[in-house]
Amino acid sequence: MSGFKAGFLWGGAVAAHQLEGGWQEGGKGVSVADVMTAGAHGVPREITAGVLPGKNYPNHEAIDFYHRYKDDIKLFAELGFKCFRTSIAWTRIFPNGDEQTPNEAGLQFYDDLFDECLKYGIEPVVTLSHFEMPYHLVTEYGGWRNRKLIDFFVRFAKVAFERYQHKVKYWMTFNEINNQANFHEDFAPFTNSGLKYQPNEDREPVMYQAAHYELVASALAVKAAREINPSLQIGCMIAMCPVYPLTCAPDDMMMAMNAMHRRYWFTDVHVRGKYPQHLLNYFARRGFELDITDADRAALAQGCVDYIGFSYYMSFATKATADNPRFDYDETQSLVSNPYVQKSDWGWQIDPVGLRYSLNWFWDHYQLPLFIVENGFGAIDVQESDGSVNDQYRIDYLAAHIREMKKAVEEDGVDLMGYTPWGCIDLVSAGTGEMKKRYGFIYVDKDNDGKGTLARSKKKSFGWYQQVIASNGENL
Ligand code: P53
Repeated sequence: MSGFKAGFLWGGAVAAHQLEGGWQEGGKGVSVADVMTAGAHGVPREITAGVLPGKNYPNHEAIDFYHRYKDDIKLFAELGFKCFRTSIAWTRIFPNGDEQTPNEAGLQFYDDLFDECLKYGIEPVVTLSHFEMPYHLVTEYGGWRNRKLIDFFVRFAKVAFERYQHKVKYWMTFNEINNQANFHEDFAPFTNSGLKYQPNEDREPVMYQAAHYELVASALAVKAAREINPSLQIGCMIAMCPVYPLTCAPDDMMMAMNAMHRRYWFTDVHVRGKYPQHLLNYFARRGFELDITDADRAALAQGCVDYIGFSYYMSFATKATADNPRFDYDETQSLVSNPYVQKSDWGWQIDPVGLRYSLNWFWDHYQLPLFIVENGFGAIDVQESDGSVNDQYRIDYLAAHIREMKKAVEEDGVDLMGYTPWGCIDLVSAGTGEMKKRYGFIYVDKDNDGKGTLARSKKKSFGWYQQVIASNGENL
């Protein structure tokens, strides 16, 4: 076997809240992304109590894709995209999240957007919930700590499947559902699940409860999709940062194994339709009493995903410590720097081999088709006086990752569906809210303060990626 399979889904990935802007257009409601200010590396984004005057909310305008999508998709077509991964902003369809009937203007926007893609033979790949749930569900229901959200999400999912079933085949339910394993920080619980914690609240069981409701909602959505149209393919979406042991000391290995358990059990539930025993034992040891019903267990078993979508940016490393004999993993405490790899300006460890390892890890565990739906290099780009951007470092990063991806396919035999590098057009960073953390092949003239013309231009990597796609990954 050599090369990527015919019909390999080369493309690019974005999320609605990070590029659309138009935050109040077409009847859209306020999302969790709309109440987050801009931060920076080491400066967390502030989550404000609603939209407050005088604050900088970078997602409100983003890169104005809402009004410019036709020109942008034309550029994607020029790149040769076979697919384009975006999300549907839940708040365009159900502005508050708890309405009975959807907002037609929002539905029409995505009809037009998907038609524009299909006009060029670009297949839309759609995430239903990508860090942009209705803010109303946070203030009125406490986010995903409330079981009622299952019905709201499933209603939204069904509306989307019914409406777009003939335009969109590939779907994902919850973006990077496992980010919230990092529950001591405020970012992931809020963006994944709309969770705001009380000062002394025991965060961990709340996270498990919210994740459980999401997994049930995801499974019910999968089931609904099959009833609506059996040709739809529904995947999960996992943030894969494989956790390596710092050394080959057996205790370091056990620490890494437990870290993998705590970060990736979400995949077990999505794929196998039940909880792994190690996690049930952990709940028992910690005395977590979660609301998991027999009906939930039945739903999970009936809603297993068709494929595994995942993001890959970096690997992690960990080590055992004397004060942690059970090897419990706490993402804010347990990670150490890997001395064998370089880091980006934002401290993300650059590890192309880790992508091959991750593909094999998923394949060995689950034997489901895999789809790399995010990968990329967030960097500071400098626009020269002639407007060009020489982003050779981005080409180097992506080429190195594609080489490893190829080995996983050709040498190791994993079943890989496609590859959509993140932020194919510059957009607002999720983690920091910055514009200057750029990923694109297409430069967007806008800075961290929101200034700029929003003009689009091609970076050096644009021509490079065009060749990669045209040669089905041979020309790197
Ligand atoms: P930014 C953390 C770790 C790995 C991926 O991230 C992550 C995060 C959250 O920041 O998020 C994904 O913009 C996410 C995208 C996001 C992208 O990675 O912080 O699915 O929404 O933009 C890159 O550099």
